[in-house]
Amino acid sequence: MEPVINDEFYMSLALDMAGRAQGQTGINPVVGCVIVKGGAVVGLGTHLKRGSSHAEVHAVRMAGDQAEGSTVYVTMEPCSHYGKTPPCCELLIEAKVKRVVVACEDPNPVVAGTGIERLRQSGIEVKVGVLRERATLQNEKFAKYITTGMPFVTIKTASTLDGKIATDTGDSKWISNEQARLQVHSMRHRHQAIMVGVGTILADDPVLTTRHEGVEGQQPIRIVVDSRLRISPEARIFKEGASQVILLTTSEVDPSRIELLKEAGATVLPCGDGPQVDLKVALQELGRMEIGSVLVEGGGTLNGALLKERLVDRITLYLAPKIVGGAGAPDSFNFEGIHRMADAVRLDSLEMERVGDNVFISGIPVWP
Ligand code: AOF
Ligand code: ZN
Repeated sequence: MEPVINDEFYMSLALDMAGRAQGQTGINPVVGCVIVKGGAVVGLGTHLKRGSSHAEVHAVRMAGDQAEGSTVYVTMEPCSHYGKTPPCCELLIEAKVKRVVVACEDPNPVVAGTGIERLRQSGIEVKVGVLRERATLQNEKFAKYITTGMPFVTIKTASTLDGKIATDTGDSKWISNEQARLQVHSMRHRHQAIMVGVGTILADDPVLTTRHEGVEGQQPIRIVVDSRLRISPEARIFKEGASQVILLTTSEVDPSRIELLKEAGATVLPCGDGPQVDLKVALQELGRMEIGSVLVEGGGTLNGALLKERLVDRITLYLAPKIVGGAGAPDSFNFEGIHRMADAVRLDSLEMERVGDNVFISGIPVWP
């Protein structure tokens, strides 16, 4: 079917461009911009990297003189502040554009509607909310970070139908199918850090790098939650992969152990004084280090602890049509149980899809 040419048509292009930059803008949002004049696309732009030009700047530059009297489609409200770059709404006013179509407001409290207001004050016609849902979802990680200073936390698990992430002997290769595992590498590409519990390192010795077929991926920072610093300085994570390795631990650990692991290349962050890592303190610390999103890849104890502390923003599950049983086989969420079904954690805004013989389920956790 031929797509109808309307505001959604051009906004969809802007959203597609922004979507392709996910994973490369750090704590900044992804933003796309399309400029249309006289029925033709005359400018395109995408924000590619934190600290470099915003989407509107690239698009206006491409449009040149044709920006005057044009319609500008932008996936997020043009900024009104001086950040690392000057305000985009002033740029659009100077370029004498006629109309601006915005998908969603900028959740950044220093912008939050003021960009739209400024454009309207200057006499530009502004339409807000075209493909809003897609645009909001696209920057869910940015919205969390910019409003709370804490990273957006996604838990990803691959389990059997009975919720097991390994058999009772610890065998876990493989639970999900190849297509599902490839999708996980793309999820890594779109997060600034990957986090695992030390149990996962001791059991599997993973390197936690992003691997794609034929194309390079973004390599997120690797974080291990390790209260007693049980990780070996010989672990593969220190020897393979180029990105930083952060160990989250407590202030009770032996300083000589810290030194040994620092020599292996780790950054060691003590979080809290208790016997276990204070996960909330840890996430606040990671936020201060400008880590805006974390993909948690298990195991069950870390997943359970984060869930119990209500520190999770999205849960993505791959279910394989297998059953392994076993009282000792690890569960995907291991925490002190909820006693009444009415008090269960539920997933909202559910997305479900078939991935070959696996099922993909993703949603936003809600606690009663
Ligand atoms: C836009 N267009 O393409 C982007 C926007 O440090 P700066 O100067 O890059 O500013 C970052 C803030 O600007 C960011 O937190 C968000 O509010 C907005 N991002 N705005 O008009 C863009 N990337
Ligand atoms: Zn801007």
